[in-house]
Amino acid sequence: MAKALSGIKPTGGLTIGNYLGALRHFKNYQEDNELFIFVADMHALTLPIDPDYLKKNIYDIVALYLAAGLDPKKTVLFRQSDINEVGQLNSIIANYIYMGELSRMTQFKEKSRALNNKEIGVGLFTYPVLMSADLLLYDTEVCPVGEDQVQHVELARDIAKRINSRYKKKIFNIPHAVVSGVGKRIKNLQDPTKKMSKSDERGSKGVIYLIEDDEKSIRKKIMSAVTDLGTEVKYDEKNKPGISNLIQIYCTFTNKTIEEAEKIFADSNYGNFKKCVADAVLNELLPFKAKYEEYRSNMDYLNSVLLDGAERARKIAEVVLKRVRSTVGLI
Ligand code: AQP
Repeated sequence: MAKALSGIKPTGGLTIGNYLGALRHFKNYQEDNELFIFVADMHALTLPIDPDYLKKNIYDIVALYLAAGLDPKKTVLFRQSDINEVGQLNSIIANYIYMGELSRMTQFKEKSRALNNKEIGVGLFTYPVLMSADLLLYDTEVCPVGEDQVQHVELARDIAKRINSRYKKKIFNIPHAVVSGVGKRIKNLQDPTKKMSKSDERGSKGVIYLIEDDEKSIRKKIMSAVTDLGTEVKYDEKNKPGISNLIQIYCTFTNKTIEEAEKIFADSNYGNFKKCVADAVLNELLPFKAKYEEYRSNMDYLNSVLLDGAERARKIAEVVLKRVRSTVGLI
């Protein structure tokens, strides 16, 4: 039984990118692994965010986790900031990570570029250190993520190996990322060269939001997705990024391969294909949204899930932190 861990930042309404790249896969780890799933609320502070919006988003994510089939009796479902140990581990391991390594992180480069390289908080730069602390604090072996997070998990691996080797003993497990095949990087519907992100401009036409978008708006966004020259429904990321993105979305929701989808739509025009993509998305999302609404309206239950999860997470965190403190000489 492996220890698996993943989390999502409550930075905004979750998108179908978050759903297909991460959320939808979590429950597959629940039966055969010891699964830890958290709300990464401290990570949400790396860019400015309204406090009330952040609080709301935290509960939204817990309800989404439950709607996605996570059973809090099996999965340790918790909020990152409830576990003080993560802050201490973050401070310790920061000394074993180099500035050059953090400067090379693609997400840091993209997000700081978006800020025109001005007023970049140190937290944005050190985000991968805290993410490494999240992974190492719970002895994680497996981390299910979308493709954009693989670089950060690899950094956590390097740090774990570096620290183990420095002290010549196994202090940390070496985590590894598991990325799903299709759905690993869903692109923005209006700019299919760019990842779909929840912190894109709010209400963006290129982003499908799990909660905020209703059936009508999901259909509209898919029908007006940017497509490419030509008429063929064919997967070709370089020359047909728009159609390829829609094929990815279709295949992930219907569990079909790209070849199967290409065959089904061999004689189809773009309009008919898009209608089928919208049907596939809604077929799964409508019942999912209904479940979400039910959980979201029960605040007492959401709070009790977080309380219980924090207690269980803390038990492991205390043991691991003690091991680290003793190894580095902090006793
Ligand atoms: N477009 C995407 N396609 C596939 N997977 C995706 N993920 C995010 N976007 C896509 C996966 O969702 C999980 C949660 O991500 P996160 O909240 O920790 O941060 P992120 O990766 O930075 O996601 P966003 O939506 O782009 O958030 P913001 O805009 O706040 O930075 C991860 O497993 C991620 O890979």
